[in-house]
Amino acid sequence: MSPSTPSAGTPPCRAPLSLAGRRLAVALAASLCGLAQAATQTWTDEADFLAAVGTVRTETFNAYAADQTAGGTRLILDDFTVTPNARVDAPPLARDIDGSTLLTFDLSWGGWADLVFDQPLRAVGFWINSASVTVSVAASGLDGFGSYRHLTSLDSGSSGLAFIGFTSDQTFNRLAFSGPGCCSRVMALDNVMSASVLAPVPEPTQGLLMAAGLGTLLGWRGLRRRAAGADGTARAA
Ligand SMILES: [Ca+2]
Repeated sequence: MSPSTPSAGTPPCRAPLSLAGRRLAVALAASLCGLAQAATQTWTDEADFLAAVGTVRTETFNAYAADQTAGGTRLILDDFTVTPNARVDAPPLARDIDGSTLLTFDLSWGGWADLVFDQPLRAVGFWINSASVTVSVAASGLDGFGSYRHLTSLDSGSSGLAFIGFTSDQTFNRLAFSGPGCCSRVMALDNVMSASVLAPVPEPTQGLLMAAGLGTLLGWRGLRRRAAGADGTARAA
C-alpha cells in the first residue's frame, strides 16, 4: 500500500512581520514550517517501507532452534524485551508466517503483550499472522522517568497474514498488542525490523516550499535593485 497521510501534529507557525521584507519573511516562514511538519506514516508494503527507512535491524528469531518462554519475567532478545506471555516458537509451528521460528503472543480474553526496544526508534516493521489485533505505538520513559507518549494505534486488519510498518519523526520504543477482549486470540510475529533513523529523502512539498522561498528572495532582490536604479536616475536628473 501507499503510505498514509501524515497524521502527527504540526507546530505553530507564525511569520514575523517586517516592513521591508514581508513577502520574503512570509515565504521563508512557510518553508521552515513545512520542514518542521511531523511525518508519521503507516505501511503495508514491505518494499515501500524499506525504501523509506533504509538500513534496519531485523530480528528473525531463527537463531532459536527450540522454544523459549519468559518464565514469569520479560523475555530478553537482542533488540527488545517482551512480556512473559510471549513465546519464541520453533517449528513445528502452531501459527505460521514463513515456516521459520517466530514469536507468539496469547492475547485471549483481554490479554495483551508488548515489545520494549532497547533504544529510541523512528521506524518499525513486522509480519503478523492473526485475526484483528490493535497495535499501540508509544514512547515509554524516553522523555524522562515515568513518561509516556502515545503516537498512534494501528489495526492489523482481518486478513490474517499482513505486513505492518510505521515511521515517524517522533521517537518511540514500545509496541503493545491487544485483542478484542472477547475471545481466544493467539498471534504470531516475525521479521521485526527497526531503525533509529530514516533515509534522508526530502518530501516533495518541502522541496516546492523551499523553491518558492528562494524564488521570492530572488524576486525581492530584483525589485530592490530596480528601485535603487530608478532612485539614482532621478537624483542624477
Ligand atoms: Ca523467523
